[in-house]
Amino acid sequence: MKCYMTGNSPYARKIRVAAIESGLGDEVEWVTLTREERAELVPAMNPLGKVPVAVLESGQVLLDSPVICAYVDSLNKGPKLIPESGDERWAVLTLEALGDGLGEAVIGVSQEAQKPDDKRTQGVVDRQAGKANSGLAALDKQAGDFNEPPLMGEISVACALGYMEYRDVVPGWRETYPALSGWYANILKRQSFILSTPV
Ligand SMILES: N[C@@H](CCC(=O)N[C@@H](CS)C(=O)NCC(=O)O)C(=O)O
Repeated sequence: MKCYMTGNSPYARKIRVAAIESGLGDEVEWVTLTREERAELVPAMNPLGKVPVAVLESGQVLLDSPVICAYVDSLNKGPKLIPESGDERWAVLTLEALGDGLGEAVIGVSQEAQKPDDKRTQGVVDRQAGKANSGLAALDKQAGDFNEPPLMGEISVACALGYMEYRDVVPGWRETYPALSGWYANILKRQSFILSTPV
């Protein structure tokens, strides 16, 4: 499988971490694109023009990150990152969606904040920052119950936090959300996170 990504995408990082955690890191050919290459090459695979996109040996295209992560998990013969059935499955997928949504809010703030003053809409920044903070508050309450070793939900949350910190979107979050930040400091020690640190 070929996986197209950009160097610092939290969604692509989910797939890298999931593959490494599943012992499948070497099964995936990672293709890192610049923004310009993404704009040029990706629309032919994903009409939304977004990465990550995966292309299987058969030529079948998979998007987006939850689907590609589920595909990687389906290849894994060992313990699954997404439980196959029951309440636990839906809890893991829901936490994955919350992590993905946090990533979306963080990207929203970051993109708007990078615009020049006369092009920036403060209402957009405030709305997305509000979503990021309410997501962080909910995750801070749940952090004590997170799975160890991490499953797909925790991986998604940690990738969103990594991007949030990389862009410094919520300054001081480690002090404001101590349970979440304590958990995050530990997950970062895993080889899968070390190998996929944004550059
Ligand atoms: N829901 C998608 C989100 C993917 C996404 O937002 N990708 C960003 C990079 S982090 C992107 O390619 N943005 C380019 C664009 O929106 O044109 C997923 O989970 O894969």
